[in-house]
Amino acid sequence: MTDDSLSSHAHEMDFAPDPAFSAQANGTADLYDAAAADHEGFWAEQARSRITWATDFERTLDWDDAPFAKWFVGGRLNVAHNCVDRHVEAGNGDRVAIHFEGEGGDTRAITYADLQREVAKTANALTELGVTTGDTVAIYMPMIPETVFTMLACARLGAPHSVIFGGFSAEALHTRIDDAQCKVVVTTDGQFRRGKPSPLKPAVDEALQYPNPVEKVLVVRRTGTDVAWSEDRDVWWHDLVERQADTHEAQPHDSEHPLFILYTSGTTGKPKGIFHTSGGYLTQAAYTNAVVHDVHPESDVYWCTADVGWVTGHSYIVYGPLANGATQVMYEGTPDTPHQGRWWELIEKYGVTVLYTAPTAIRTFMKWGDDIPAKFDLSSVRLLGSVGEPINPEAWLWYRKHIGGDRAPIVDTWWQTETGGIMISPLPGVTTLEPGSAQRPIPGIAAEILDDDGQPFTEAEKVGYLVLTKPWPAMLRGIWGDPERYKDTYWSRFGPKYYFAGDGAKYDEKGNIWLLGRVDDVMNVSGHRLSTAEIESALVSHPKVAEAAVVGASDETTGQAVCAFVILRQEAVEEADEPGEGGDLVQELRNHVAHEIGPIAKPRQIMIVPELPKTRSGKIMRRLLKDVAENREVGDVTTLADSSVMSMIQQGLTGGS
Ligand code: 6R9
Repeated sequence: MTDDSLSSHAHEMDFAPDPAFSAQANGTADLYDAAAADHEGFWAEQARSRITWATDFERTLDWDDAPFAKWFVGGRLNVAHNCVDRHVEAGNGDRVAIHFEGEGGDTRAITYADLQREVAKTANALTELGVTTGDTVAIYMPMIPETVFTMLACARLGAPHSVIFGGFSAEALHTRIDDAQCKVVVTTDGQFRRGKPSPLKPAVDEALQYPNPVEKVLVVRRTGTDVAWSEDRDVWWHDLVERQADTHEAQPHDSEHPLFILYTSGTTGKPKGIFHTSGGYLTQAAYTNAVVHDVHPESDVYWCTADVGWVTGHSYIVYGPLANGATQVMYEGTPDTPHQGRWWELIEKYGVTVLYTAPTAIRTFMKWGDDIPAKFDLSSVRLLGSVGEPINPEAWLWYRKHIGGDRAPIVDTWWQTETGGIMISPLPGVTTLEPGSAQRPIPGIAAEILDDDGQPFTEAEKVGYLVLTKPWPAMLRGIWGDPERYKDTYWSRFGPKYYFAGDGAKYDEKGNIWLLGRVDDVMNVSGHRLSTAEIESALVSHPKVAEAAVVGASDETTGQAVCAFVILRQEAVEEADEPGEGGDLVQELRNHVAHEIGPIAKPRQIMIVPELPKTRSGKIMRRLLKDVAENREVGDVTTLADSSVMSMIQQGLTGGS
């Protein structure tokens, strides 16, 4: 079978588990039955077997004041003790917790014993700065070990952290610091990006020019670049942390004590401070990292490529793998520094066995070419994961073939900042995999798809709204300081019984769930519901297309019309004439979509562009493309990873037509 025939039959392919994988897998089929038979009993068992409690809990779930949940009521634990100290106490202090690789090639191997000392020193330092239980701490840092030390030190003290992604502006930083009333900010002088130091502290200085609650700023020296200094406020990490005692007595906190706040953008206005608590969150992070990522702490080298500034980094770099005592890789830089094979080089170097990344990265690697990963020994890889957006079958198959050696199972994991942990995903070694589908809720999670009237259905190929029907341990406990917004956003669309995830979904004939993108990304063309993700997937299945984004633009006759923005693969770019609209290729692509999905899905317009507008977490900002498609002035671009992308797209279009 050639690659092309493979691609066009992607939706008909499935992959049964390899018996050798199943034999060693943490996940087993009987977990589904156990969880279905006794939801709370199942989670109580996970909490007791995976987490060390200073005081056992009395009640598994208190849902009396729904939608405000309490899990493992009466239980007390210290999250940092669970992630660090207990592994040292169990005799695993010499195990590497983090293989850190700086962008410039500097490395550090941090064992669990090292981590225990570093977290203790950091906790003592924060205490000296006046941080106590209940105070909030902002963390504005790159992907370096001190970021993890700080998060765990906060957890140890019971001081909720608010990690703000290092790519956010001073303005975004100020809003978040103010909303959570942070007492201390931890930052660095800068970070290495694409071989150059890029400053971070100036954004903190700028954010703190406005009225703010911050008393101290703790600064790690990472790049050695000059920084402005405020004598009363700023403290160097190497002056304060290095002289602290390397032991610290951890106090247990209530199971429902807030662990962290993480801001995520809503459909409108102000970012939402999603907050998570301790016992339930840690239980689900540890459980999912064990059964979905199949992490075996004694033998695996796990690598989650997310930034710690996103929920994926919280749950699957810090809390899940460390609670399980895993060994992981942490990489500071970009995938193309100093060359496009950097990730594969790291897999070869550290013998990475489990890789967890995002479809946008996978499609970028497809664009760069198969020959790049082929130069490295990736034979250690035994499991692959995907998160963040639907993974189209072509990217799934490419990932399996070129990174997974045609043998590694792929887990496509659906979840959200709000859910705290993985919710819908195959269990590797158990589930027969269906490329492009996240498949079914994991054991302990319950989901349904509702129609417009809020009625659940199971018909195949009918599009509806994904809802979660039972409370789960890592669920958000609210929006920081705004309980009404929490109720309105998640628990009112279909009534108080259903958590409304905001995603469109459908079942296929086999009963597998396909996530179809945010509900606002589901189009209605002549009364037919079409998913942006489905059309994008069709476009990407064409051999000349590297990446595609689809939006529904308003149309007088059909309500909405399909507009597609397409990035060509390198070879196709070389063949093509001018960028922009027009040409045989556009016609070919329109026909291809019509052929793959049906004439109704045929895009009205296809625009060939050099780049797509993406947020820093890699999500395509369709709102901006919609502005282009509807000939409007382009809206706010401040949350784009690269704000010049929109002008590049527009120039290309006017230049090419
Ligand atoms: C973990 C994370 C959440 C939104 C979610 C959905 C999309 C995430 C997905 C997926 C399809 C997957 N999403 N994983 N869509 N398949 N495997 O990404 O959290 O940044 O809060 O985004 O991302 O639309 O609602 P967050």
